[in-house]
Amino acid sequence: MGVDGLSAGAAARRLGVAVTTLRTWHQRYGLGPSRHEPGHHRRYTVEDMVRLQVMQRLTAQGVAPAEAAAWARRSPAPPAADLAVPPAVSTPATNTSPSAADASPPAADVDPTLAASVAAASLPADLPAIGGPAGGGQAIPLGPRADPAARGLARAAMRLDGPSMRHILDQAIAGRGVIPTWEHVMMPVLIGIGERYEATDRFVEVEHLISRSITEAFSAVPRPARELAPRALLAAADEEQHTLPLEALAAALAESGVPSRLLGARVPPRALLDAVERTGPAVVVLWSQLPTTGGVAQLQSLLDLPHPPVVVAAAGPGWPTADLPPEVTPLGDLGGAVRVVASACV
Ligand code: B12
Repeated sequence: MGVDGLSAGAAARRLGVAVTTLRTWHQRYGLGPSRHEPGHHRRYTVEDMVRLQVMQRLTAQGVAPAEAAAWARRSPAPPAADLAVPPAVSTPATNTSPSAADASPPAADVDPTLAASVAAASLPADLPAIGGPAGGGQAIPLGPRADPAARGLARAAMRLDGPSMRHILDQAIAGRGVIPTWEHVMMPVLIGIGERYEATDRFVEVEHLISRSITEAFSAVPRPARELAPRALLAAADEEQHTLPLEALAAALAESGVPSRLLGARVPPRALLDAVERTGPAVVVLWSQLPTTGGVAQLQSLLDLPHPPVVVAAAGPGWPTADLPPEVTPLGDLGGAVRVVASACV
């Protein structure tokens, strides 16, 4: 990385991790900056950056940090040609102080030279299986048999590392599909975060960022052709802010070629009725997460419309299951919901 290399701040930005994470990786796992000019802060070279990217990728995939570091230290150095300084990385010759380098804008993305080097240092085929609980006071509790991708997601969530969360989620959705990703990767982490929140009254920022990442990943699932009119209306109940399960449903339906109209959070009863009257859906799914939002009158007023939807479905743990009107279809899980909605839409 030329004469100067990257400061810790610039390296952290380049990787999309916190500077404190880099310090930890340096102090605990020996993955520090190797260029040292007397009288200056140490600088991260291209080789250092390649190691760090391997470290980042493996930890994001759920590999324990110590083990990831061992692999990172073994990763091959990039070819000599790759050691040339890409313009976006070099610090201005006139001002080489660490603070000035830190203030320079981050490159748009990982530079291609670095990306190529990291791609070459791909995951070793004999990488041992990942196991054991996610330990540590800052960890999100996951069961001992948690999916490795869920572990990686939990770690990335606690680091507030949005790009890694998206990477894990996109890979999982592409490789396994929406329903398994929701049930085995996203749900355990969400439930774990909920438990942490309940126990500590903290980590709301983690909850928000992971929610955002999940929303983005679901939105990226390709939708059916625009010409297909949606016959399913999905909405959260009045004052209900939890929407991720509905977003999962919209994405899973899309994956099966079924378009839907997702109104989102906190839909007032009047707005719901208006939307139903204007779009005439065959099926309405109303989500309630909290008992305070599960007022049965919202469902009843849909049934009382002059032209009610063929299926009015109540989804989520907020509904009083024993008191639902008999015409309402209760939905218990994502797979079942996809089946009910898809068959109502044919
Ligand atoms: C993400 C999240 C948020 C985000 C939501 C973002 C979004 N876009 O959705 C935000 C930050 C907005 C939020 C806000 C709040 N939240 Co919140 N939140 C969560 C969290 C972590 C995940 C929610 C979720 O998506 N759950 C869905 C899955 C993961 O869980 P589940 O519903 O239990 O799943 C069951 C069924 O629903 C079913 N299922 C799962 N998926 C699907 C899909 C379909 C289609 C179907 C049919 C069924 C189904 O399978 C499961 C087994 O039965 C939960 C933790 C948790 N355990 O759910 C807390 C949680 C729901 N929140 C909680 C609380 C208290 C709040 C707030 C009141 C906090 C506050 N003080 O402001 C507010 C509520 C505001 C409001 N009026 O709605 C509590 C609720 C406790 C309770 N039972 O009353 C929880 C449980 C956290 C906790 N343990 O304390 N929250």
